[in-house]
Amino acid sequence: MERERERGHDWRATSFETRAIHAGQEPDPATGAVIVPIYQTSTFVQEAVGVHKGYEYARTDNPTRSALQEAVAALEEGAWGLAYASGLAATQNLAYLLEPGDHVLLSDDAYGGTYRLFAKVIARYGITVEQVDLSDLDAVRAALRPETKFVWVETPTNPYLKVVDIAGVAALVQDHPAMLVVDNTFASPYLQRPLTLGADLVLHSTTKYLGGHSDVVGGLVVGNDRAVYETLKFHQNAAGAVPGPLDCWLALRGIKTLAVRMERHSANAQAVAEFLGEQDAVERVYYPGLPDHPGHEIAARQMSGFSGMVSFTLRGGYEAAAAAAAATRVFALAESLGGVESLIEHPGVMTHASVAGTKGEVAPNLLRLSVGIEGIGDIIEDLERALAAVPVAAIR
Ligand code: P1T
Repeated sequence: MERERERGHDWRATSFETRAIHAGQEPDPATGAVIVPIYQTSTFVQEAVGVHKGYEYARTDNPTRSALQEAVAALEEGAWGLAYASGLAATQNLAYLLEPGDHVLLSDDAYGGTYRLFAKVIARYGITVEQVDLSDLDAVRAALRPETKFVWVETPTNPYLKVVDIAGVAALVQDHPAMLVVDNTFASPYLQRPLTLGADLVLHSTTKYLGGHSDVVGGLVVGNDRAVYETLKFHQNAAGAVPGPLDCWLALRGIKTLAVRMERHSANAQAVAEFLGEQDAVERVYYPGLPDHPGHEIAARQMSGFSGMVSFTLRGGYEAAAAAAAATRVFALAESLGGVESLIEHPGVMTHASVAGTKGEVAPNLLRLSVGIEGIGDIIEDLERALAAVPVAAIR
């Protein structure tokens, strides 16, 4: 912010694409380097005690991290951003806003690691965590309690791609002490900006679309409330789950191309969803871009595209899904998502193994695709190969 103001250029007044490339990323004032340098240093010199250029020790702040925070805050249209060592480190930091006795409403469909952190770690400190279908506003209304502190939304959800009406939930939370936190990882700020729809905080796993190249793990929180920032910043510095400068730099480089990548991810995923819908081996396709998806209209209203994640169930149960997942060549069988390369995974035994036996349990025949930006012909051909590998006996 300081550098922007000094130069008098308000990047926030520019388009998303321009902000992705320039916000927080002015040429380096010391050298003129066009790209923000990787400030690979743990500490910063002081001219006299307390006299310095704004940086003291790199757990507290690092200029490469500052640039990333400013860039993502500008993209999410928030006042501030805080970067973390992972998406879950960001979630853990937000949990420092909770007190014993507080209640958290968590989407019944959410990343398995988020559920695990809330239910198996945070809940140990006297916090009640309840899984609710947040795409059902009546269910949200009924579940809100005076002690509810967070309504924790993912939309689209992981892995069933349910769509939550952010403005609808925000209206319910408005007259309530709870904060609305939206995990915007699946949509990215290019397609959806929850703060403009009434959310209090936005969270990202920058490991995914923001980084965009499957080469970095990171997290980020964006918000507007200064007091919340001060509390989080204090706990971030006190607990220390901060990202290193190289990781921040990789995320920043990814963000520059976010807009063009998301267009291609969305177009390829739409084609994949339509293709899968026509296949006999496929039982059901989950993609908000399909007109018969229950959340299609809300998604069309609150998103400017439907993103690159597609889930589907296969006839033939676990065996069919395992056979298909093992047969792809373009799609790598791997956890994670949001990179330029296509990934396939089996949520029940991979990303969502920790929700087994809970309300969020996923079907054994569910597969999840992170549709990359390769040629769509190659992607479809690979899915044909995967479906051909499903044993006929399994389908019957
Ligand atoms: O992996 P990490 O950077 O800590 O982010 C956690 C996280 C948070 N929110 C959502 C919606 C996520 O999908 C994730 C991580 N998800 C996977 C690794 C996955 O394959 O679904």
